[in-house]
Amino acid sequence: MALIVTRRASDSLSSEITPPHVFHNRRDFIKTAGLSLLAGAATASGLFSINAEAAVQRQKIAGFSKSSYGADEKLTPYEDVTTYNNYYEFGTGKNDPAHEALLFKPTPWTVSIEGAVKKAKQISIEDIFKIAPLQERIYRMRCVEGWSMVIPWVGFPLADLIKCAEPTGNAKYVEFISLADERSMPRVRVPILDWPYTEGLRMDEAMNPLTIMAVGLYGEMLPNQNGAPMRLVVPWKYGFKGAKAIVKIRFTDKMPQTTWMKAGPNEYGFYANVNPEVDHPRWTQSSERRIGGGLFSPRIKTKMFNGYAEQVAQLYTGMDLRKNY
Ligand SMILES: Nc1nc2c(c(=O)[nH]1)N[C@H]1C(S)=C(S)[C@@H](COP(=O)(O)O)O[C@H]1N2
Ligand SMILES: [Mo]
Repeated sequence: MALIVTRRASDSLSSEITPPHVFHNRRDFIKTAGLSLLAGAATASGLFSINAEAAVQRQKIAGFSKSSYGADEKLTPYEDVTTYNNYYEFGTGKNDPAHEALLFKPTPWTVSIEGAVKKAKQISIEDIFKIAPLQERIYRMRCVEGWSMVIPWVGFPLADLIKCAEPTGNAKYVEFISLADERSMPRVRVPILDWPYTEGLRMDEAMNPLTIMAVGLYGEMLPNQNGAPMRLVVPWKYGFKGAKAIVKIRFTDKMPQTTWMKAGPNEYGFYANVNPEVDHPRWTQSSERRIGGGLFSPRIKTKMFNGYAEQVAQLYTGMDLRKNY
């Protein structure tokens, strides 16, 4: 199947400058075009590219506060943030999710809050948007594979969501469970991981003000490939902690098993704190490659807790971080 890339994700196609009625018509039209494109049909509609489809899906978030926090960082370009992804439900290649998640529908969406809480409930994504004022958070993100990005997330503190669930004294850990839908996520049919993708945090980590639920990036609704409609972001931990497309949040008294712990217990621990002193069994963690810096940009030194030690080191006092990797 040949994909004809006729346009970049250009502003001329974005929803902000197109009147809404035109936007919706064109969106439906391009949706259809996108479908036939994916089906491999060689029609005139095939002229619409995957990128054009992606461009019409871009939607501004109104009413979030800009933060000065992290504002001195050089941002990773939007193009890299949205085309170099890890999201195995949509393929293991870095470029796969941008293409394979294109027609994924992040609405309607409901998140189930359950376990050791007084207020177990199902919350719609619309109500989740109202939990707390949305803020921009510019965070350095470090993947366990040795690359990093700086991403301007839009989200709210996870602590705010936790408070409205009223956890009981038995809530020592929080488990985050991603959607695993065979129909809309093609690779869930393949046992590359133990689906659904599951992650977890200790309660105090979850309540830390740095921990957020992201619903957007670059001032726009979260693109599908980045975990729409809502994903976890924990900037002092390796990227795999940040479960995407979350459908369930469960409070427990026992440390949850995570997908990556099951996949490789010697390689991926529960804590997954960024730590340049503890190498992955198969490669160093002492340095990283910043995505979008160009082919010849030098590797940079990885910092303890990804540079957020001042805010989070106290969570781990007295713990052996070599054992608790
Ligand atoms: N559901 C789900 N969440 C996931 C993953 C995944 O494969 N499935 N990959 C993780 C990994 S390894 C990383 S590095 C980050 C990447 O997030 P990004 O693509 O938005 O940069 O998502 C994490 N969350
Ligand atoms: Mo990762």
